[in-house]
Amino acid sequence: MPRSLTSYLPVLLLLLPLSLPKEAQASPERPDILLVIADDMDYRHLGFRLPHAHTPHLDQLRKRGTLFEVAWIAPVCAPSLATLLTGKTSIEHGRYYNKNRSKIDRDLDTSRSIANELGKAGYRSFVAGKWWYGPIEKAGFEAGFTDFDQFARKTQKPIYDWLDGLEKEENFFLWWAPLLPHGPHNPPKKYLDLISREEIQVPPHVPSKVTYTNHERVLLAMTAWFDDAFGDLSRELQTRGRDKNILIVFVIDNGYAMGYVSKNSPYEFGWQSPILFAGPGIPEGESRTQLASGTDIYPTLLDFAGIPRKKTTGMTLRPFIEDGSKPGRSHLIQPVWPSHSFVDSWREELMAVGVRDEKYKMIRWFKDVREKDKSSLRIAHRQIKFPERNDGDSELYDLLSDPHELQNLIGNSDLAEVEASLKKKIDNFLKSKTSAR
Ligand SMILES: [Ca+2]
Repeated sequence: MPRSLTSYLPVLLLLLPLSLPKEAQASPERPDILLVIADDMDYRHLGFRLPHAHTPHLDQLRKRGTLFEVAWIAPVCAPSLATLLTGKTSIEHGRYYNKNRSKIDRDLDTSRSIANELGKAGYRSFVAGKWWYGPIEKAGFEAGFTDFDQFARKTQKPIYDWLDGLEKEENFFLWWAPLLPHGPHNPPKKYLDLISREEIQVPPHVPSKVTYTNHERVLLAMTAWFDDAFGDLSRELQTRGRDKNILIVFVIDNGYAMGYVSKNSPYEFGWQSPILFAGPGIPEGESRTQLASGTDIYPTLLDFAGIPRKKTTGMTLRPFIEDGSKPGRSHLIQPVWPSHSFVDSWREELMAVGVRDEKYKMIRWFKDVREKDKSSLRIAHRQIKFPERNDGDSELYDLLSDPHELQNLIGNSDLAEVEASLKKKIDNFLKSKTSAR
């Protein structure tokens, strides 16, 4: 602190309670916050969407909460988690790839992380699960359990011990991101037994029904494991009387699906997640069709915590939670990069950009993508190859009639206007991002 400011400190301290807005003072009226992040999950694999999925605790949460049916998140772990942490897009926070972390990690600025911002209002924060962003303390967490081979798969005790150390009137923020249903896909038998082979629907395009069914069953069992761990946490919160004044948010960090190109691709199975909110003041059992984004979670949490924030690319979803008839954004737009690269330039490595409204989606490719590149795509798409595309190729889908993007409508004369309008949005997006740098 500069000397001149230090000399005024007593005066500043005296003025502080009067000069700060009411919202910025610690208060027992604020909700505790639990951010539940599933890792590599098929957005359909929830009991309230798919009858043979086994997620009773998330289903219960859905009954208590408001669900944004469609949100886009970055299609790989590291960039997506960095967005949830900082509220910034990949281009803004500089994490485009999943690999080459040592180089990219240094650049992640966590000074305005969600935990640091909540900390200004007195929240105490704990991080559990995946973590690649430097010292947790620098990002605003006072403690953590980041051994993600152990966390949730083996135990959650460090969280429970930490909760026991909280004073009743202290608010907490818990970042809960287990390596589930992410690989290794080795669910204990009790979860496999919950999933019936017979009920699994096999898409007609997959080459082997048996292989698909076996792997799909394992993924559903991994998700049942995730749900069970969440149920365990919910019980422990209840035991401690911490289950009433708590805002719970559920989101997937990126998609992962059997039989479809998903993770690290520009397709919906890689990009789409539900976002579910439950807690005090959140309408129960309601749905929202306004388009949401992973970038919205940061401003929404700060909004519910009553913390003034700077403008971010994402928007607070609170107005839509409270009033479902309020018009949302017109479209979502998002770039995608290879899974790893040593080139630290988003523009140079850009693979594709996607844009969607509530009905149509366009993808434009900015790289030749070939099967031989799979080491940099680096994601196994079981039973389906990564698509071969040329720089300049475009795709157009009607997501309402073709949610799995199987019928490319590009060049269809009936849709010329739609195509031109979406193309313009991509052009404008790239122009604005390029000129900003
Ligand atoms: Ca992931």
